[in-house]
Amino acid sequence: MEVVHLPATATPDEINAALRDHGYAIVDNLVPADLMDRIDAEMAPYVQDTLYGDDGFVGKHTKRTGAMIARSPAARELIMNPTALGAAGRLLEKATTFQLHLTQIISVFPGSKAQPIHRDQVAWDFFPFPQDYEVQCNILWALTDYTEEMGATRVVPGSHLLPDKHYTIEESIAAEMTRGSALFYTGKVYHGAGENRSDKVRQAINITYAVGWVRQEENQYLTTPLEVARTLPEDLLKVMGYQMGCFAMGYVGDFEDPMTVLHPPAERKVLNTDIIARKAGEAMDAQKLYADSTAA
Ligand SMILES: O=C(O)CCC(=O)C(=O)O
Ligand SMILES: [Fe+2]
Repeated sequence: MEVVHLPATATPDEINAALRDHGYAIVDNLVPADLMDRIDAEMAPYVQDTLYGDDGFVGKHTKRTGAMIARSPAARELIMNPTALGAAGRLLEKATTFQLHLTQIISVFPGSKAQPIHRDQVAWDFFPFPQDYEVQCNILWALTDYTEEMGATRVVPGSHLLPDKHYTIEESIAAEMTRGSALFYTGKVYHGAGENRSDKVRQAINITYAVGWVRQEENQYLTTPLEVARTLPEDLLKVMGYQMGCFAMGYVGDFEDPMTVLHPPAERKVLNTDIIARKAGEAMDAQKLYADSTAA
């Protein structure tokens, strides 16, 4: 089976179209090696100190090293990559906003067994999201070259459109890619880390975005200390969740914007709820239309 590759010039719409059709897409050489070098240098001491996983799912020879916003200024650039944000925004367009879900270097060491093939959206307590509702947009950025022998991520193309099922490794393909390339995939597509049969470490930077109304897998508010958060640009803070996740989610204090905790405004302001009235109105209109259509 041919693996879906797009060039670095692919637009967010093209990536989104590939995600809708295949459940995944590799965008080749999307960021320069220099950015990967800087992230690697900033994160290496933390990777060194990270414990191996404690079960077969996270991997007993695999390390997961998070808190990348606090630990790596260069990682902040990757999180704000315009192509990544553009594609995530389109995939998650049914929600009012989207947010950062997790940041993590996944280091698959020699001897790591293949991870069970799974869907990432099960993280929300196995809630059965509707078939046409995408809750997350995942990206695995290749920090090292990524070969099948080294444990390249396995993907079951098209499985995002199919019912829940147990897949074997043989039914999956290896998403081989070069350093700086990015594997985009939806929360519904079946996938898993491959077995590392080589003598090299396979590393990916997992940056995932999710719709604004769900709980984040990595707790961004506790992971990045407030004194660090206060130094970050506003657009990054919003992606981290320092904005309303939808009309009701995430307020602070007396129904105020969460950003006010980091940067108290000269004048306090209660959140504007016009949007609630509008959305509620739309929802009621839709319900009325539905009721009218079924009454006939
Ligand atoms: O490391 C990989 O290739 C995939 C990891 C993964 O799918 C996960 O941890 O959910
Ligand atoms: Fe996964």
